[in-house]
Amino acid sequence: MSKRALITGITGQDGSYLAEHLLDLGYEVYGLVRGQANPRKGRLSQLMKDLSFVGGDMMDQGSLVAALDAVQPDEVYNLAAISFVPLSWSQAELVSEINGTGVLRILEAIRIVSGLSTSRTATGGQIRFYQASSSEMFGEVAESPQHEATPFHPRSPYGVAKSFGHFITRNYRESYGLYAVSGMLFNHESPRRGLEFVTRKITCGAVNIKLGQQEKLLLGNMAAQRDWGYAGDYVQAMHMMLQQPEPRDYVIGTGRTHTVEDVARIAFEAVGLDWRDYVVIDPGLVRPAEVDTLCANPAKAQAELGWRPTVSFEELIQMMVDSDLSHTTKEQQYGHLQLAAAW
Ligand code: NAP
Ligand code: F7E
Repeated sequence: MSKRALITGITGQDGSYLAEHLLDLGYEVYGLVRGQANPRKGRLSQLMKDLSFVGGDMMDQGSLVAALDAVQPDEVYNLAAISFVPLSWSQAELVSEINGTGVLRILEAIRIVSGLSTSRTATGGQIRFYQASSSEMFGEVAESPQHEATPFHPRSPYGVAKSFGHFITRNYRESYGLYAVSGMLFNHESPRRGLEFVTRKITCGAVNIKLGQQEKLLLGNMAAQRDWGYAGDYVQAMHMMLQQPEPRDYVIGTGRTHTVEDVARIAFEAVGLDWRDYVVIDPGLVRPAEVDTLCANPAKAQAELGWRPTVSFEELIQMMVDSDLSHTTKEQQYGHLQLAAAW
């Protein structure tokens, strides 16, 4: 019999790649969708005919219990979050609720539908749980590269909320014997990346400038360093983590770091332009507290999961530019951006 997976955050970048991957593996896939007319649901169901949906919101405990009860999944992938770090300063309470307390809510829903008591040592239940933790938890890094035991020093309300989600996942594993793991994932991108994130903002900006539809590109801290990989590779690691004999947390990244300036140089070169002629620094885009540098040590994932990235940084930026470029007329470009924003 095929396994059944429930994915929260199905309409996001990672949700779409993970759903495709699990469908390819023969899973029955359900996506949790919030709101009464979520605009991104229609686009997804057009792309993946076999996908099913269930209503629910990370802010609503009852809806999560009902969703789990209805779907009866073997595996739950909790990808739902407000994932844009700057929003976590302007809407700190909401981000803490969704990205932090939301994790507790879905773990509670799993505990409840699995019939696990809080009053005695429980033995686990059948549902396996994946939490989308983040390299933002390392923040002001204590050492480099970062591995599973590197101490946390989050620099944003987003990173603080993700740290809560990480520790509450571990606590439910230790308290109730749940098969619950965290993937500590470093930045991963794709042509489906939201336009607000720096890689896609740059690839789209370079293409728009090349096409004469934009004059300048405003950016913030171009010295920031990140370990960027391809989202399609990273969702495979999520699935691998839930197939292990023991539940363990893993760092997922490439082990290579680049600057925002490197992204700009490669993206503009790909369309035959020099980034220095078009990029303008906007101090308003610099964050209240920055994460200056991140670099993963994925040795544990390589050794225990056999996971390895397949797309280099240069190939990733080229892939994103090619995708943005493939929509050449103004109308197509506009339509493409609408679709991209609707992912
Ligand atoms: P994304 O594209 O921003 O997608 C976020 C998803 O969360 C969307 O499907 C959104 O649904 C959903 N969501 C937001 N608030 C919700 C709520 N209250 N209830 C239910 N769903 C809600 O993010 P992503 O890049 O795919 O990342 C997936 C997960 O990995 C996130 O948890 C992110 O924090 C984490 N992460 C990402 C990276 C990365 O580099 N991409 C790295 C480390 C960790 P709507 O359509 O309803 O808005
Ligand atoms: O910023 C700098 C910015 O917004 C990367 C999320 O998926 O990965 C992502 O978080 C860097 C930062 O991603 C602009 O200051 C410069 O240093 O693309 P980003 P992020 O904040 O690293 C982690 C792992 C997650 O978990 C998150 O969910 O780029 N930067 N100029 C800029 N960033 C943006 N967005 N826009 C700029 O104009």
